[in-house]
Amino acid sequence: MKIFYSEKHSLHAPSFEVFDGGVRVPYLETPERVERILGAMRDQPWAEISSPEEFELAPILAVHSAEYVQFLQEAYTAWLREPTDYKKEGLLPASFRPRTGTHRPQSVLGRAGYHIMDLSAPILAGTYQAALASAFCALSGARAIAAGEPSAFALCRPPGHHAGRETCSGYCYFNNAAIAAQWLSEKGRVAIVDIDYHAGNGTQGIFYERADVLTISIHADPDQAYPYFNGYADETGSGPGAGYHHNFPLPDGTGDTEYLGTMDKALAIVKDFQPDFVVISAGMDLFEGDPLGTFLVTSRGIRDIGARLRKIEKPSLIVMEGGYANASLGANIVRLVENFA
Ligand code: OKP
Ligand code: ZN
Repeated sequence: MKIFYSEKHSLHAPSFEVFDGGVRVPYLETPERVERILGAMRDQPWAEISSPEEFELAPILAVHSAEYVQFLQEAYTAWLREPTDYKKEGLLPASFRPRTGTHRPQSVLGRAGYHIMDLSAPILAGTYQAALASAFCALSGARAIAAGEPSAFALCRPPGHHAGRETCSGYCYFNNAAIAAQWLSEKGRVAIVDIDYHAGNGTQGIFYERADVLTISIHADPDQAYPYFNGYADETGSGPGAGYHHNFPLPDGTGDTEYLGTMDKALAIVKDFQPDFVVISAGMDLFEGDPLGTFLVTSRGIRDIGARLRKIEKPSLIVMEGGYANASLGANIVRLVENFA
């Protein structure tokens, strides 16, 4: 199986994030995560690892606004020029766009407050390059399955499923899975299945009014967990997209049996949709040992999830999202992906 990985991910390595209560903690979404996954993939006889191909910006601009892409590209340099009496790391606003705010400020901090939605998505010197390479991994995988490969794995970092049309949050900048799905949607019908522990709110929003891209997310109840404001069961798409989005919120303590039962419901919807391509947002934070998760899905459960997804029997692109139990991360994603090899 073709695996797309870029060493440019390491250009994005924030030192800290801010947790609830304002506590500053080491950034959890680390370069080590993908290095561990890469190490585990290298041990697999079926793994064919390569660098992503280069693409124009057009497939990214088909998902994200030009203003947002330009902001990610130039914000750090603009931030460096701001006079501050402290040493700068990344650009991270302390003031966010209120619901009533419709103006787009020109200043770098105004723009940061407009596009950055939380305290986990700072923009550093290498953030844009890393996010771009991550999106190119997803696009390379999309191109591979469109060219006839039965499956491909995009080892994306930073992850993408929380990124909206013009917002970054939850460690995500470009929505890699959405960019790949949008690119594939010009060739056929696409179903996105998001198994990350956190609701795929960015992906949901991007395709919410579309009937040609089915989106499904299985995740922690957003009433209790990040991203809090989307991912509820009653959000099912709107306009032409009505009926083409499905959320499956699950309670704390969800184990293999309950998860796989929900997966079967989700897969029945995918089957009815008759997609030409499947994009899987593969967060591994559903794992029982994850520091950000509360599910009790085991490594064996993850293998069974992969087996179920494989049974859709459509060209499938697996896109890396979250997963923070670093010691188990490589083994877990291998268990999911090897079903397709
Ligand atoms: C990204 B992905 C915990 C705060 C966590 C960000 C979570 C982002 C998850 N107190 N905030 O979906 O794995
Ligand atoms: Zn997650």
